[in-house]
Amino acid sequence: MSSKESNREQGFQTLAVHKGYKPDPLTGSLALPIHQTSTFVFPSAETGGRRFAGEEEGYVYSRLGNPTVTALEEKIAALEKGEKALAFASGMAAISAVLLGLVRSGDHILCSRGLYGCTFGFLSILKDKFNVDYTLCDMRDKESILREIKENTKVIYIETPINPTMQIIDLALIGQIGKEHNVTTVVDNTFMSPYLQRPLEYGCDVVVHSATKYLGGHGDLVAGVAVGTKEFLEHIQFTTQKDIGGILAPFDAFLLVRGIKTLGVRMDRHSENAQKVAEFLESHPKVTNVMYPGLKSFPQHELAKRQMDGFGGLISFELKEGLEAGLNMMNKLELLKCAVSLGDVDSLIQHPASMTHSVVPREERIKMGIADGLIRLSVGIENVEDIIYDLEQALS
Ligand code: 3LM
Repeated sequence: MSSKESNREQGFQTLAVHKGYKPDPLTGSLALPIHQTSTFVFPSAETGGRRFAGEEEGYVYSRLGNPTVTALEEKIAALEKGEKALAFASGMAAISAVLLGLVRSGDHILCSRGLYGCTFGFLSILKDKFNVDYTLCDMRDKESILREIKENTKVIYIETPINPTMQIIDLALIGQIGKEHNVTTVVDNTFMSPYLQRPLEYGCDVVVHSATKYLGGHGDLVAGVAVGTKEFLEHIQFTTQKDIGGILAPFDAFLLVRGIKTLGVRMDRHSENAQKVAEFLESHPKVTNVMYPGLKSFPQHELAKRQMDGFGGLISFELKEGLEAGLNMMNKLELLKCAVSLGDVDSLIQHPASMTHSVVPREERIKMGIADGLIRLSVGIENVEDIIYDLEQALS
């Protein structure tokens, strides 16, 4: 590659395909090799000592780094426009390692009012066992965020769009408040993927993902990632990742690299399909309260257009006749599968109150906007007429 070419900034899909791995010069293998090894042989005893001391580059042991996983991390860092990424065994492993790396006993975390159920569960553990407090805050207006920042607030933690209500938070505002108040801002970007939204570009500090979802895309793995500055991610790598040990296995890193190669293509199709499905649901007489950022009726449609490059594949809605009617409809679906998780090529439908958000006490769940009858649909990449046909027959 000429130096001119290497300085040129490549587009998202080019990075998604190529970044992190060049065909192995020894074998010519086009696909990323799976380094299925727990440990790495040192050329000499002195080399081993220097690697442990951090005086020499090189792999040591797969909990501390593995070449297949490194290739994945470089790809994700490039796509999220971060300096460094780390891969974890699950989204929750990434989220817990990042939060534990940021707080100590007596600190406070300010969160969006609306979080994935197990993230809420982890905050409850921090509060009950480790004296780290949290507040859930409606972050749609600046004043209410500023009101909730305390002297001991160390982290602002948000999802946008929020799972499953699709409420959106202004990333530029969060980035700015974080800088002004010296608070680290962490954004769960699972619902968008870096193809549709890059929170670091808005001044936020750390991005986390359940890579199980759009990044993997095929419903065949569980993984997580965290992205941010080299300094912060190295801190996590050598503390809460190394010593708790929630690392990603090489085979899952390989699957994730394979999945990410088609991320942009899949996200375009997810967004295109979901827009049509949301319009169909909105026009259906039995359906109410359709929440999809791409709908003109969506209360934060303008903000969504400003900070997202597309509206993604998630829709939440209710049936006018309520919970029982909703569950009946889910049971009548044939093509769409009743399952938690999201972002797969397959369309998946679930009931947050009894499934993904069942750990959140009802009173808090209602405040988050998750009504008893709310249904969440993750629109896949099937032919959209077939998705709509299935919904139509189940609704009738
Ligand atoms: C779900 N969500 O169906 P893992 N952040 C967000 C998420 O949606 C999730 C995680 C983190 C779902 C999983 S529920 C038992 C199934 C916004 C997961 C956690 O640890 O990779 O599952 O990510 O909404």
